[in-house]
Amino acid sequence: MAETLVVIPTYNERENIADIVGRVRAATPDVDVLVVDDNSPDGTGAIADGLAASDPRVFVRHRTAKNGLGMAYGEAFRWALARGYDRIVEMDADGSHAPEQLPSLLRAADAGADVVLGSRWIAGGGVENWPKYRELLSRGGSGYARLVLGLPQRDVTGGYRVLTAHALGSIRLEDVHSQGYGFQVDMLFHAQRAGLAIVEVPITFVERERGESKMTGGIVAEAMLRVTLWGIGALPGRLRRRLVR
Ligand SMILES: Nc1nc2c(ncn2[C@@H]2O[C@H](COP(=O)(O)OP(=O)(O)O)[C@@H](O)[C@H]2O)c(=O)[nH]1
Ligand SMILES: [Mg+2]
Repeated sequence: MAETLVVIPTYNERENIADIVGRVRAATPDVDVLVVDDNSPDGTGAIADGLAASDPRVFVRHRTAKNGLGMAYGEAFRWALARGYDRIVEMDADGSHAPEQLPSLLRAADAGADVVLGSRWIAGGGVENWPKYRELLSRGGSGYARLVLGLPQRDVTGGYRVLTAHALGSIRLEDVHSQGYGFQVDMLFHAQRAGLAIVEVPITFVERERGESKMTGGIVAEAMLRVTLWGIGALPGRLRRRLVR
């Protein structure tokens, strides 16, 4: 049996954390859960500690400050690899990524994928209760990153993913610098360049009902800028490959 760890990064998710951990443990009883909290002022970390105290499969890492999704996941990946997990799942705390859909993502990993992307923008996937501007931003962001980076996947910014230990071992994590959500594009770009088997599985992303989004214009701007710079950096290689073909 593959040992699987679900990583849930949190910042001010007091109203969501118990719910999401409970849903993960119910939907997939054989997986462990790691909450990575950035010292949330609303006390999310203490609630997570309570969950860990009553369930030996739940763990918590406390970070000192809000340093972005990329840093939180970086710490979680190192923690998971040091403990010998075979598969690491990325999942938001706010219920947007339904734990009930996790078995279908894990089946794709069972079938041989190194990286499984929960995808909103392939047949069978979608979003619920998302404001139109968020959908346009997400579709536009994916489209731009696909074009500039030459990525074939449809949903390149999503945060519901499975990564095998092999995949994490093939990506130089110290090369993944992005702080915010650009981290997801960054990881995928590195996975694609490492020649890993990447599979998209449809998911329905449901907008949060409680708490607030941490998405900011600065996070979007960072992602756009980095994607553009990587695209320029990768251009000579892409042109060379096109010429020799
Ligand atoms: N540890 C940590 N978690 C974060 C940070 N920013 C966002 N998150 C978490 O990442 C997930 C996605 O964030 P969310 O605000 O829902 O983004 P949205 O769905 O794009 O609006 C949630 O579980 C957040 O609590 C951060 O700086 N540190
Ligand atoms: Mg959210």
